[in-house]
Amino acid sequence: MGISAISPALAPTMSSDSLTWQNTDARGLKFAIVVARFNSNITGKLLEGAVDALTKSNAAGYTVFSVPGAFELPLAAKKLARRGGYDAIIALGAVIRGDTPHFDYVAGEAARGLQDVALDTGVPVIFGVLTTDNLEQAEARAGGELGNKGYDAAMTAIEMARF
Ligand code: INI
Repeated sequence: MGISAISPALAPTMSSDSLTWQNTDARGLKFAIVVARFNSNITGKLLEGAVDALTKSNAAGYTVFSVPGAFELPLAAKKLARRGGYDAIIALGAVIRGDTPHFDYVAGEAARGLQDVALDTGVPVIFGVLTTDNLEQAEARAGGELGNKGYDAAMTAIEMARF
């Protein structure tokens, strides 16, 4: 099947690695960004990427909130989703396996909790949480050679806000 056989609705408009985005115009949309302070050298870069994406996409606005660690992201996202006024919530964090024996709990609960909030409230909640084996892998995905997953998360938020 050639590219011409793909319906316009399925054709990618922008891509990063294997993620592609449609509806990249954020005009009129407002976002909440919740960022974990744990591993702030990494999460600060994710935040920069997310802000870059929202700015370039002409978002109407965004507000940044911070929480101690990735484990706290779901509750913060739930409060913000219930508060209203946001078209999508972007959750940013970095869980690094080498840092903790409870990596699986923190990473797993952050993922499950964020998805639960999205499904319970209907507000898109985007999983911009790096889960890596070591710091080098995290750096590569936070503005390094593998891009910026914060940027990717914000682009995904725009598409899901318009879904
Ligand atoms: N929080 C993170 O965001 N990343 C981590 O790598 C991490 N480690 O390594 O433990 C981490 N722990 C803190 C956790 O998110 C909670 O803030 C803490 O358990 C209090 O609830």
